[in-house]
Amino acid sequence: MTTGVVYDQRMADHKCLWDLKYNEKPERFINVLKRCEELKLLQRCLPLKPREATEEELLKLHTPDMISILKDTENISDEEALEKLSSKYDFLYIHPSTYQLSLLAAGSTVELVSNILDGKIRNGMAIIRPPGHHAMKSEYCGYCFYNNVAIAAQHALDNRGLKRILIVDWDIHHGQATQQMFYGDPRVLYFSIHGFQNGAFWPHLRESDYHYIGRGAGLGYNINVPMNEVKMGNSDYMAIFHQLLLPIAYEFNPELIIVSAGYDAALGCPEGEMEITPACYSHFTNSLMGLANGRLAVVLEGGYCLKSLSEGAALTLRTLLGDPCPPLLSNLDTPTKSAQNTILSVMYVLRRYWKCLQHLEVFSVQEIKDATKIRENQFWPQIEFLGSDEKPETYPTRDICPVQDPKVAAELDAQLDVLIAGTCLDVQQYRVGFVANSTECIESLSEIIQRCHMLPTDRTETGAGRTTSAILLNLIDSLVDGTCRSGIAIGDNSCHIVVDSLKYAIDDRSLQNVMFIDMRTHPDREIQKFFQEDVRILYASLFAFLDSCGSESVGAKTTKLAVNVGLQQSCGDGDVLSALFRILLPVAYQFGPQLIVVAADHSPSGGVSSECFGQVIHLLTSLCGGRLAVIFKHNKDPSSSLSGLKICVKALLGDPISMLTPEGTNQQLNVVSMSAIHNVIREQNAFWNALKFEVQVPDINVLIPPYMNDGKVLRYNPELLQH
Ligand code: Q9C
Ligand code: ZN
Repeated sequence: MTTGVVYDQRMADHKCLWDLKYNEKPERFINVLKRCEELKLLQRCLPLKPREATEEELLKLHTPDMISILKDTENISDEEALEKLSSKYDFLYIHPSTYQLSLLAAGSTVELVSNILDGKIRNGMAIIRPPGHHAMKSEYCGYCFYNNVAIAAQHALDNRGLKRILIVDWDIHHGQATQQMFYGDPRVLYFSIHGFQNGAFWPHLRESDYHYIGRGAGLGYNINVPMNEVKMGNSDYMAIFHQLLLPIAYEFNPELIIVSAGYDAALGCPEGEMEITPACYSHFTNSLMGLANGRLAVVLEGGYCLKSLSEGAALTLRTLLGDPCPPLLSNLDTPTKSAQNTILSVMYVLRRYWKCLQHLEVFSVQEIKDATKIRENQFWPQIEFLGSDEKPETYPTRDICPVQDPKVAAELDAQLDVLIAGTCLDVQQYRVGFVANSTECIESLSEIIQRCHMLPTDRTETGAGRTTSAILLNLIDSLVDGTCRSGIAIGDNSCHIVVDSLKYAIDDRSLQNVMFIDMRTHPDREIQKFFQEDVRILYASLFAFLDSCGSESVGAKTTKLAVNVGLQQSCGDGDVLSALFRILLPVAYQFGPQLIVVAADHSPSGGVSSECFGQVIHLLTSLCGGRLAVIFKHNKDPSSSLSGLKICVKALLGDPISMLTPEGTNQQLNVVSMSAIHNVIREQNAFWNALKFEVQVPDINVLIPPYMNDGKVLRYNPELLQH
């Protein structure tokens, strides 16, 4: 199963006839295709035939006027008339080709989604214009005429009976139209990250703020993540993914994901003034590919810096094709204060609807009344709106696009050149290496193991003084040499063997740093003491080691180089994912290891499913270019379950991994595990800046009654609460 792509060369025709400085211009489309061509991506995709949307498809979400008004412009060659009509809409120009191309953009998006649902392709990308997410029921807006993504989602609901669709909108502008269309529909979870500046950012709407969470049955299924400052970058966005989007997405358990993929939050874009690096879009994409059985449709929206647009879009497509995620060139750090505020505000309004957010600590109404008790870690959500609610009769049509100062533009362009030149595009010959001391007990897996590259089990060169495990050293060699991207070893995984191989990777193979993650229910805590002083090795364990250390080891006694999460054996999938998103991934992204070694059980025990284990492995492949070695203990018992091992091989091979079961996603978080996670975050955020969410919020759920509207800021009013 492959990756599809849909585009139509005619999409370069649509342009503004009276102002060539418009940033939504043909080169956006041309350059994206050109970059995909250069990276030889298009030839690897299944090309889908673009087609026009039908009236029936459009009329599900748009009024008949939306068709007729645009249709009537097809034959207008009078520029003045076109400009006059365009001025009735907020940020828009119309060209005689616009009607047909808008139909093509919408129809091609439906085509992409239906090919995914037919199983003809696993995932894919629509490289299209005009974009769609501002096109409302009865109003064109923001370069958009028909809402491509929404129309495709509606098609999946109506014609394919889908029950859960996730729309992720990472365009810098709020897709207000998509929000409006599914605001009351719990079948469509709309998640948008956008510039807001408390309403000073286009489209200046109150409804773009975080407390617009849906209506009726759709409450909790509309999620806005408004950014109130410019220059937000990878650390801010990845924190939003780890703290909000991914936990919620796993709980929602979508059957399909559609991305409104604008690249206007990328570094260099004059519209967004944000700083996401092109490679970060690979990380966004890969992190969504484990969901929905891999059914992911990426649909182009905005993006106005040609260089970061084309690079970001091409890297997205490359990731859909299964190539490794290029490591981010700078390790992640603390999200900005403003991004932290946004994330906490979103958690605050949504925690009633999503179990994964119920780790948020609250303080009581009694404490709130006693204002003197307000402590440092208490967080007060506020709402501020600086926009205006008035709408003009006509909108300006010329010289309205932001222009960069030439010096700034040159500086950004140079930064992008450095980033692009530094992006690792290596692809290893084999995706998964496999080595085992004996394969007798894993015969039931032979089919899947045949798809791996067999590594030798013996070696002549042992490396200075290393006599222990030939298979582990061979595996590490193949990853460091670049023969295999990732690998599996089955054999002895006891403490000194693992220690020896980690040291080998660093001392003999010159890796700068390595992360070891012990996911076994009985982790080997001995190992960490071998590295206590070694800043090149980071030890992390997931489960509590209750056997000999007792409660002391729950939630970690720690240094920066040992992160012991301390989950309970009785915990479930939600708890494991919580530990992953709130601790392991942020810490790993800050550490930036060149290799990750995971020790795992053949099959997870307790309440944790093997699907969950597969998802964890998949999510870890975003790091270090997917250079992941997973080691299992050789088990002589032929009847033992190998479900964890099997799903791990599948995840590394890039097969779609089964979703978590409802038992996995619908459970309350385990209280002891949550407090263990809290403890780790509390202790470790002194070392790891990326862990910064240990705060309390008020235990009330309404933003209006106990709040007062004080000028433009809506804030908590202790007096109103008395009544
Ligand atoms: N100074 C899309 O990205 N720009 N549409 C407003 C005000 C509006 C964006 C700038 C840009 C519309 C699909
Ligand atoms: Zn945009």
